[in-house]
Amino acid sequence: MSTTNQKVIITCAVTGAVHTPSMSEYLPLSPEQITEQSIAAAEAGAAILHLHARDPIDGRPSPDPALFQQFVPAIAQATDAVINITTGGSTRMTLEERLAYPMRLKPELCSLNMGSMNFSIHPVAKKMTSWRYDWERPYVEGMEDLIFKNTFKDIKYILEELSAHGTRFELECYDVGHLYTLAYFVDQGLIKPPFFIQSVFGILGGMGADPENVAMMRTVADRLFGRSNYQFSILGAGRHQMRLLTMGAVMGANVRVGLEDSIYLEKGVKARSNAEQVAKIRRVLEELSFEIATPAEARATLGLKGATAVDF
Ligand code: KMH
Ligand code: ZN
Repeated sequence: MSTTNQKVIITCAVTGAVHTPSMSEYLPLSPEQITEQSIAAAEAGAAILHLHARDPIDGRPSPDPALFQQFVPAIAQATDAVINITTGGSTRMTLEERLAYPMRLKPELCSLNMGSMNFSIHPVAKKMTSWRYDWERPYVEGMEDLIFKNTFKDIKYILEELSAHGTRFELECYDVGHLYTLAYFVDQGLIKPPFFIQSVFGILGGMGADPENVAMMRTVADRLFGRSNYQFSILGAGRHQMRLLTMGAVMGANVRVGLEDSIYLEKGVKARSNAEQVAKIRRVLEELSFEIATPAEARATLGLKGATAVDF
Protein backbone atom coordinates (compact mmCIF):
# COMPACT_ATOMS: atom_id res chain seq x y z
CA MET A 1 0.00 0.00 0.00
CA SER A 2 1.28 3.46 -0.81
CA THR A 3 2.12 5.57 2.23
CA THR A 4 2.23 8.83 0.32
CA ASN A 5 -1.20 9.93 1.52
CA GLN A 6 -0.17 9.72 5.15
CA LYS A 7 0.06 12.92 7.18
CA VAL A 8 3.55 14.40 7.32
CA ILE A 9 5.27 14.74 10.69
CA ILE A 10 7.36 17.91 10.90
CA THR A 11 10.30 17.76 13.32
CA CYS A 12 12.03 21.02 14.21
CA ALA A 13 15.64 20.83 15.47
CA VAL A 14 15.86 24.14 17.25
CA THR A 15 19.53 24.86 17.95
CA GLY A 16 21.85 21.80 17.81
CA ALA A 17 25.58 21.82 18.39
CA VAL A 18 26.93 22.38 14.89
CA HIS A 19 26.33 26.05 14.18
CA THR A 20 27.92 28.71 16.39
CA PRO A 21 26.59 32.12 17.46
CA SER A 22 28.63 34.04 14.86
CA MET A 23 27.02 32.11 12.01
CA SER A 24 23.55 33.47 12.73
CA GLU A 25 22.29 36.07 15.16
CA TYR A 26 18.98 34.21 15.09
CA LEU A 27 20.36 30.94 16.50
CA PRO A 28 18.67 30.49 19.90
CA LEU A 29 21.26 30.23 22.69
CA SER A 30 19.72 31.06 26.08
CA PRO A 31 16.99 28.99 27.76
CA GLU A 32 14.58 31.87 27.12
CA GLN A 33 15.42 32.02 23.40
CA ILE A 34 15.19 28.23 23.03
CA THR A 35 11.83 28.24 24.83
CA GLU A 36 10.40 31.06 22.77
CA GLN A 37 11.56 29.66 19.41
CA SER A 38 10.44 26.11 20.28
CA ILE A 39 6.94 27.23 21.20
CA ALA A 40 6.68 29.30 18.02
CA ALA A 41 7.90 26.33 15.94
CA ALA A 42 5.24 24.11 17.51
CA GLU A 43 2.57 26.71 16.87
CA ALA A 44 3.72 26.87 13.23
CA GLY A 45 3.17 23.12 12.83
CA ALA A 46 6.11 21.15 14.23
CA ALA A 47 4.83 18.02 15.97
CA ILE A 48 8.28 17.13 17.32
CA LEU A 49 10.93 19.43 18.85
CA HIS A 50 14.49 18.06 18.79
CA LEU A 51 16.43 19.84 21.52
CA HIS A 52 20.04 20.51 22.57
CA ALA A 53 21.20 22.91 25.31
CA ARG A 54 23.71 25.74 25.14
CA ASP A 55 25.55 27.75 27.75
CA PRO A 56 23.65 31.05 28.03
CA ILE A 57 26.90 33.00 28.66
CA ASP A 58 28.55 32.29 25.31
CA GLY A 59 26.30 29.86 23.42
CA ARG A 60 28.63 26.87 23.52
CA PRO A 61 26.90 23.46 23.37
CA SER A 62 26.34 22.03 26.84
CA PRO A 63 25.12 18.66 28.19
CA ASP A 64 24.26 20.18 31.60
CA PRO A 65 20.88 18.80 32.84
CA ALA A 66 20.37 21.99 34.87
CA LEU A 67 20.42 23.99 31.64
CA PHE A 68 17.98 21.65 29.89
CA GLN A 69 15.69 21.98 32.88
CA GLN A 70 15.55 25.73 32.31
CA PHE A 71 13.64 25.27 29.06
CA VAL A 72 12.32 21.73 28.56
CA PRO A 73 9.55 21.82 31.21
CA ALA A 74 8.51 25.30 30.08
CA ILE A 75 8.18 24.12 26.47
CA ALA A 76 6.28 21.01 27.54
CA GLN A 77 3.88 23.13 29.53
CA ALA A 78 3.22 25.56 26.68
CA THR A 79 2.83 23.06 23.81
CA ASP A 80 1.78 19.46 23.27
CA ALA A 81 4.65 18.86 20.83
CA VAL A 82 6.72 15.73 21.37
CA ILE A 83 9.94 16.59 23.19
CA ASN A 84 12.92 14.83 21.57
CA ILE A 85 16.22 15.14 23.46
CA THR A 86 19.53 14.63 21.71
CA THR A 87 21.79 11.77 22.73
CA GLY A 88 24.32 12.92 20.12
CA GLY A 89 25.17 16.13 22.00
CA SER A 90 28.32 17.28 20.25
CA THR A 91 31.41 15.46 18.97
CA ARG A 92 33.32 16.81 22.00
CA MET A 93 31.05 15.34 24.68
CA THR A 94 31.53 11.94 26.32
CA LEU A 95 28.74 9.37 26.12
CA GLU A 96 28.12 9.85 29.84
CA GLU A 97 27.65 13.61 29.32
CA ARG A 98 25.41 13.03 26.29
CA LEU A 99 23.13 10.73 28.28
CA ALA A 100 22.95 12.75 31.50
CA TYR A 101 19.74 14.60 30.69
CA PRO A 102 17.98 11.89 28.63
CA MET A 103 18.48 9.45 31.53
CA ARG A 104 17.04 11.95 33.96
CA LEU A 105 14.06 13.07 31.84
CA LYS A 106 13.13 9.72 30.27
CA PRO A 107 11.60 11.50 27.26
CA GLU A 108 9.17 10.07 24.74
CA LEU A 109 11.79 10.35 22.02
CA CYS A 110 15.60 10.71 21.81
CA SER A 111 17.93 10.87 18.85
CA LEU A 112 20.18 7.85 18.33
CA ASN A 113 23.09 8.13 15.91
CA MET A 114 23.63 4.86 14.08
CA GLY A 115 27.38 4.90 13.53
CA SER A 116 30.76 6.48 14.21
CA MET A 117 31.85 8.90 11.53
CA ASN A 118 33.61 12.09 10.53
CA PHE A 119 31.14 14.96 11.07
CA SER A 120 32.44 18.41 10.33
CA ILE A 121 31.75 21.92 9.14
CA HIS A 122 35.40 23.04 9.38
CA PRO A 123 35.40 24.53 5.82
CA VAL A 124 32.90 27.14 7.06
CA ALA A 125 35.62 28.60 9.32
CA LYS A 126 37.44 29.92 6.24
CA LYS A 127 34.38 31.96 5.24
CA MET A 128 33.94 33.61 8.62
CA THR A 129 35.29 37.16 8.89
CA SER A 130 34.74 37.62 12.62
CA TRP A 131 33.83 35.53 15.65
CA ARG A 132 31.64 36.68 18.52
CA TYR A 133 33.18 34.33 21.14
CA ASP A 134 36.70 32.91 21.57
CA TRP A 135 35.58 29.26 21.70
CA GLU A 136 33.93 29.28 18.28
CA ARG A 137 36.88 29.23 15.88
CA PRO A 138 38.80 26.36 17.56
CA TYR A 139 35.49 24.51 17.93
CA VAL A 140 34.68 24.71 14.24
CA GLU A 141 38.25 24.22 12.96
CA GLY A 142 38.82 21.36 15.42
CA MET A 143 36.01 19.31 13.88
CA GLU A 144 38.46 18.41 11.09
CA ASP A 145 40.23 16.05 13.52
CA LEU A 146 37.33 14.69 15.59
CA ILE A 147 35.29 11.52 15.33
CA PHE A 148 31.60 11.45 16.15
CA LYS A 149 31.81 8.27 18.23
CA ASN A 150 28.80 5.95 18.14
CA THR A 151 30.18 2.41 18.39
CA PHE A 152 28.04 -0.73 18.47
CA LYS A 153 28.62 -0.79 22.23
CA ASP A 154 27.48 2.84 22.59
CA ILE A 155 24.34 2.22 20.53
CA LYS A 156 23.54 -0.94 22.49
CA TYR A 157 23.98 0.92 25.77
CA ILE A 158 21.67 3.76 24.71
CA LEU A 159 19.04 1.33 23.41
CA GLU A 160 19.10 -0.72 26.61
CA GLU A 161 19.19 2.15 29.09
CA LEU A 162 16.57 4.37 27.48
CA SER A 163 14.23 1.68 26.16
CA ALA A 164 13.89 0.51 29.77
CA HIS A 165 12.07 3.79 30.41
CA GLY A 166 9.85 3.53 27.33
CA THR A 167 11.85 6.09 25.33
CA ARG A 168 11.79 5.54 21.56
CA PHE A 169 14.27 6.80 18.99
CA GLU A 170 14.80 9.18 16.09
CA LEU A 171 17.31 6.91 14.33
CA GLU A 172 19.86 9.18 12.65
CA CYS A 173 21.18 7.39 9.56
CA TYR A 174 23.88 9.29 7.66
CA ASP A 175 24.74 6.49 5.28
CA VAL A 176 23.30 3.28 3.94
CA GLY A 177 25.52 1.26 6.31
CA HIS A 178 23.62 2.78 9.23
CA LEU A 179 20.44 1.08 8.00
CA TYR A 180 22.26 -2.26 8.17
CA THR A 181 23.44 -1.40 11.68
CA LEU A 182 19.81 -0.77 12.61
CA ALA A 183 18.89 -4.13 11.08
CA TYR A 184 21.55 -5.77 13.27
CA PHE A 185 19.98 -4.29 16.41
CA VAL A 186 16.54 -5.38 15.22
CA ASP A 187 17.93 -8.92 14.87
CA GLN A 188 19.33 -8.67 18.39
CA GLY A 189 15.84 -7.85 19.64
CA LEU A 190 16.94 -4.51 21.05
CA ILE A 191 14.51 -2.37 19.08
CA LYS A 192 11.00 -2.99 17.84
CA PRO A 193 8.94 -1.33 15.08
CA PRO A 194 7.75 1.20 14.19
CA PHE A 195 11.25 2.55 13.50
CA PHE A 196 11.55 6.31 13.00
CA ILE A 197 14.38 6.54 10.45
CA GLN A 198 15.81 10.03 10.11
CA SER A 199 17.88 9.92 6.92
CA VAL A 200 20.52 12.62 7.08
CA PHE A 201 21.85 14.10 3.82
CA GLY A 202 24.51 16.71 3.19
CA ILE A 203 26.66 16.47 6.32
CA LEU A 204 30.38 16.52 5.47
CA GLY A 205 31.36 12.98 6.48
CA GLY A 206 27.98 11.46 5.61
CA MET A 207 26.18 10.82 2.33
CA GLY A 208 25.64 13.72 -0.02
CA ALA A 209 22.32 15.46 -0.65
CA ASP A 210 21.71 13.83 -4.02
CA PRO A 211 18.16 12.78 -4.93
CA GLU A 212 19.48 9.34 -5.92
CA ASN A 213 20.64 8.82 -2.35
CA VAL A 214 17.14 9.53 -1.02
CA ALA A 215 15.78 6.86 -3.36
CA MET A 216 18.54 4.46 -2.31
CA MET A 217 17.82 4.91 1.41
CA ARG A 218 14.12 4.36 0.78
CA THR A 219 14.79 1.20 -1.25
CA VAL A 220 17.19 -0.31 1.27
CA ALA A 221 14.93 0.56 4.23
CA ASP A 222 11.98 -1.06 2.42
CA ARG A 223 14.06 -4.19 1.84
CA LEU A 224 15.45 -4.46 5.37
CA PHE A 225 12.40 -3.51 7.43
CA GLY A 226 9.31 -3.56 5.18
CA ARG A 227 7.52 -0.27 4.56
CA SER A 228 4.80 -0.86 7.15
CA ASN A 229 7.42 -1.23 9.92
CA TYR A 230 9.09 2.15 9.67
CA GLN A 231 8.52 5.84 9.25
CA PHE A 232 10.90 7.52 6.84
CA SER A 233 12.03 11.09 7.51
CA ILE A 234 14.36 13.44 5.67
CA LEU A 235 16.96 15.85 7.05
CA GLY A 236 18.77 17.92 4.42
CA ALA A 237 21.67 19.97 5.76
CA GLY A 238 22.29 23.55 4.70
CA ARG A 239 21.12 24.69 1.29
CA HIS A 240 19.68 21.26 0.47
CA GLN A 241 17.07 21.45 3.20
CA MET A 242 13.79 22.48 1.57
CA ARG A 243 14.24 20.77 -1.82
CA LEU A 244 15.25 17.42 -0.38
CA LEU A 245 12.43 17.50 2.16
CA THR A 246 9.90 18.16 -0.58
CA MET A 247 11.26 15.27 -2.61
CA GLY A 248 11.11 13.05 0.46
CA ALA A 249 7.50 13.96 1.21
CA VAL A 250 6.53 12.94 -2.31
CA MET A 251 8.14 9.58 -1.53
CA GLY A 252 6.08 9.21 1.64
CA ALA A 253 8.59 10.67 4.10
CA ASN A 254 8.27 12.94 7.10
CA VAL A 255 10.49 16.01 7.29
CA ARG A 256 12.89 17.74 9.67
CA VAL A 257 13.72 21.46 9.61
CA GLY A 258 15.33 23.78 12.13
CA LEU A 259 18.36 25.98 12.67
CA GLU A 260 20.36 22.94 13.84
CA ASP A 261 20.31 21.73 10.24
CA SER A 262 20.32 24.98 8.26
CA ILE A 263 20.55 28.63 9.23
CA TYR A 264 18.96 29.65 5.91
CA LEU A 265 15.40 30.16 4.73
CA GLU A 266 16.39 30.48 1.08
CA LYS A 267 19.55 31.24 -0.89
CA GLY A 268 21.37 34.12 0.79
CA VAL A 269 18.55 34.75 3.31
CA LYS A 270 18.99 33.66 6.90
CA ALA A 271 16.00 32.24 8.73
CA ARG A 272 15.04 34.68 11.45
CA SER A 273 13.54 31.90 13.50
CA ASN A 274 12.88 28.17 13.53
CA ALA A 275 9.19 28.91 13.04
CA GLU A 276 9.95 30.53 9.68
CA GLN A 277 11.41 27.27 8.41
CA VAL A 278 8.49 25.25 9.80
CA ALA A 279 6.01 27.64 8.18
CA LYS A 280 7.84 27.42 4.86
CA ILE A 281 7.92 23.62 4.61
CA ARG A 282 4.33 23.50 5.82
CA ARG A 283 3.34 25.96 3.08
CA VAL A 284 5.12 23.92 0.42
CA LEU A 285 3.60 20.64 1.60
CA GLU A 286 0.08 22.02 1.92
CA GLU A 287 0.37 23.50 -1.58
CA LEU A 288 1.03 19.91 -2.68
CA SER A 289 -2.08 18.72 -0.79
CA PHE A 290 -0.19 17.00 2.00
CA GLU A 291 -1.69 17.15 5.47
CA ILE A 292 0.47 17.94 8.48
CA ALA A 293 0.41 15.60 11.48
CA THR A 294 -0.58 16.93 14.89
CA PRO A 295 1.50 15.92 17.93
CA ALA A 296 -1.21 13.39 18.86
CA GLU A 297 -1.06 11.89 15.38
CA ALA A 298 2.74 11.77 15.52
CA ARG A 299 2.57 9.97 18.88
CA ALA A 300 0.16 7.38 17.49
CA THR A 301 2.20 6.84 14.31
CA LEU A 302 5.51 6.47 16.17
CA GLY A 303 4.14 4.45 19.08
CA LEU A 304 5.25 6.92 21.75
CA LYS A 305 4.44 6.53 25.43
CA GLY A 306 2.82 9.97 25.84
CA ALA A 307 3.85 13.25 27.45
CA THR A 308 2.41 12.35 30.84
CA ALA A 309 4.93 9.48 31.14
CA VAL A 310 7.89 11.88 31.04
CA ASP A 311 9.73 12.99 34.21
CA PHE A 312 9.42 16.75 33.73
N1 KMH B 1 22.94 17.47 13.77
C1 KMH B 1 22.21 16.51 13.02
C2 KMH B 1 22.78 16.29 11.66
C3 KMH B 1 21.85 14.40 17.45
O1 KMH B 1 21.47 15.41 18.02
O2 KMH B 1 21.85 13.30 18.00
C4 KMH B 1 22.08 15.22 13.70
C5 KMH B 1 21.60 15.23 15.12
C6 KMH B 1 22.41 14.45 16.06
O3 KMH B 1 20.60 15.83 15.44
ZN1 ZN C 1 20.67 17.17 17.21
